[in-house]
Amino acid sequence: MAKPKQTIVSPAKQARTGSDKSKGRADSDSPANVVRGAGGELHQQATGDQVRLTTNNGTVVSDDHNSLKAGPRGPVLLEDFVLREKLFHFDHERIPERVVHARGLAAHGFFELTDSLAKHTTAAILGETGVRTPVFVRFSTVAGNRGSADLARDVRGFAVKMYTSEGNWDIVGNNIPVFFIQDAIKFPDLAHAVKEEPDRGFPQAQSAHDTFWDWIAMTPEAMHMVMWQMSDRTIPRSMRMMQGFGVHTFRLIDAEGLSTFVKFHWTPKLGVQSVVWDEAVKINGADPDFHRRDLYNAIEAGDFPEWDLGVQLFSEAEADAFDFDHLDSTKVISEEVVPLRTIGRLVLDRNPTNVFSETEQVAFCTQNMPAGIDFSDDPLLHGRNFSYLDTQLKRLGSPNFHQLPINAPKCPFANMQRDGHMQMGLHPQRVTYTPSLLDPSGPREDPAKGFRSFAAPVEGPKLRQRSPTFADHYSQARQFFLSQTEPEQNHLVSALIFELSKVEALIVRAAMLGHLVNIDETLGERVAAGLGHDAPIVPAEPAVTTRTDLAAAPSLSILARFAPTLVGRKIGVLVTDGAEAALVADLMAAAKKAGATVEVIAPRVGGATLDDGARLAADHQLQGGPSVLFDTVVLAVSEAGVAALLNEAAAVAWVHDAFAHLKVIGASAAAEPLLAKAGVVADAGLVPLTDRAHVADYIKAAEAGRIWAREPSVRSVY
Ligand code: HDE
Repeated sequence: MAKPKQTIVSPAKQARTGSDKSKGRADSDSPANVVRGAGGELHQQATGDQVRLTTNNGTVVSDDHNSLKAGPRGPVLLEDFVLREKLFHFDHERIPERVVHARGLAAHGFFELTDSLAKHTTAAILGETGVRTPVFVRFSTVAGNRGSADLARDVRGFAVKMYTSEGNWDIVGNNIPVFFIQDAIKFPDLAHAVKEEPDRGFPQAQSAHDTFWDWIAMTPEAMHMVMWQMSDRTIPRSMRMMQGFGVHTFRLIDAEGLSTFVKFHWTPKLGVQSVVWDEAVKINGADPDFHRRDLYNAIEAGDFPEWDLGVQLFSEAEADAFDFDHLDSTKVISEEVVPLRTIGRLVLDRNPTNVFSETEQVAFCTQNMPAGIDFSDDPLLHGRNFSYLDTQLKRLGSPNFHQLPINAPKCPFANMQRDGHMQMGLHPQRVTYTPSLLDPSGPREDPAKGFRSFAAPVEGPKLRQRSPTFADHYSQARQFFLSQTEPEQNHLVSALIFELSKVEALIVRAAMLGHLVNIDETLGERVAAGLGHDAPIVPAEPAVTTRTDLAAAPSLSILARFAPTLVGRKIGVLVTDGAEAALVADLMAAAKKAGATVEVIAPRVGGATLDDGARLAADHQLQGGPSVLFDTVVLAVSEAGVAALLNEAAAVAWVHDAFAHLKVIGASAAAEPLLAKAGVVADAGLVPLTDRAHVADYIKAAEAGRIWAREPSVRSVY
């Protein structure tokens, strides 16, 4: 083998190391400052004007590696305040994780209005175009604990905090436009049902178990949301490829106090994309941090994710004409019914500096709203307005949580609230009340600019009753299913089969099938066939007749609106020693042009020596870089390299999974025996790279996404 001439760093590595990540590395860490203690332990001591390590009291610490003892082997002394303070603080490092949405990832950025809504609202953020308002966005899964895996089948939280010039505005939304329930009083039951079962402590981050489906089977209002939950929406490819929805109807209030109803939508510039279920399961093992790594790396590389903010505006009269109640959060107003008007853009351009201080301590509250925006009467929203404030007090432990830098408004704020745990403010005023003659300059209310609730007329008997206008539980669920493309319908059926196969109580399975046939008869029958459920299905009794005349709405499908692209996508290139350097170089150039990231996988992480003698550095060793981590793959291999890989299970699985996950595969001629061993059959998604000119064909095929036509040959369709 020729001696390596030079090392080529893979483009992915270049992008990541290009940014300034050297912060925290000090010159004083040179070996000269490193001294060995009596027990052989290494100390790094401060030199010159370097910052000194101190206790929280400011006392400089002389030795951070040895507690104070009576003699070198003697008992540790209680007098050692340095040790006690260090342990005390460590013991209290955790705060209660969120009861739902515990696992989150976040980023800073800005919102910029491009189309003014000043006609409809007095809120400056929706009236002044071109102003960049700082934002902090936290994405999350719902059911799993903080340490669970990113690719759980789950709804994703999409919570946006906008630090507007008139106070913080939090749109605490999800990546699905509807919800499971119609009344906040049912939320604790939903959360208890989906979380780990309390008598055994599992399953973690999964809805595929008895208690979840038991509760769902008894909650017909959840059926529409269940359709979305079982669709590919709940296994997103990336947080950057997900829509976000405010879910509830809100109001915009103009200068005259008039109201326009509004729904908020975030639409990703990269398009909406999901993974397939088997891939999700494997990603969870290969990289449980897949989504957070993806967002972090994209932002570090300067590929800032971006979303359009769209609004659906409608009047009270238009709302009255809908064939559903827009105050019911289990219903969607499709874009076919009220079109989206794009009014601005959201860009995420900075990773958190400290995940605990920002991602963990950020406190979203649905009631954080500037004047000019208002709540509708959605009963779910009203319950949330209590719950979020309450939960922040529990988690952050002080009513002053709004003073934490990540939560504090970036506009002036002043009132007479005082004291409390962890008060950070130094309030010099003598007067801490209003009204007052003593202090005429203190903060005062402003009826003109202040928050005004829409003067909606309210009357009626006080009662506990669900509105009869909320009673149609199946029509939109059916419309959603029928709006999906064939592969999407197949996935939804498979997801239900998987989930219900994990339900041990047959009574629950049977009840669920009763709901599914109400949504669509073939849906119920297909799921029953996949479960091997032979008993007759007894349809659930609908509260009102299910509508069968709702037209399919393409806006509800991911694939119906798929636009070919490789922007933001990742190509995994498996290389071996002796691979054709010119092919690899062409591929990398073409990928870059197409907006994709390339990561190199080699049998050894030190890289591979190509046929021109140059060493190509690898991002992953074969076992650490399975093909599930990439959108599309290339085998740039030599004959000798492939011969070695044929006896490597990880290599065969790498290729087999790429094929089974319907990915486009580019393969050099030498890859043939490996393709054959992995069971790859030639189709539109297998692009031979026998000639460098074929690189363009590969890129074009890869831009078109997965090979859905291959699916029936690799997976049962019921
Ligand atoms: Fe939440 N929800 N929720 N939720 N939710 C919380 O607040 C709650 C609902 C959503 O990244 C909690 O700070 C009730 C709908 C997101 O920090 C808690 C009800 C939607 C996040 C809470 C709902 C959401 C939460 C837990 C029924 C989509 C994460 C920790 C009325 C529109 C925010 C916390 C973050 C978090 C209560 C329903 C989205 C307990 C009572 C509908 C994105 O307060």
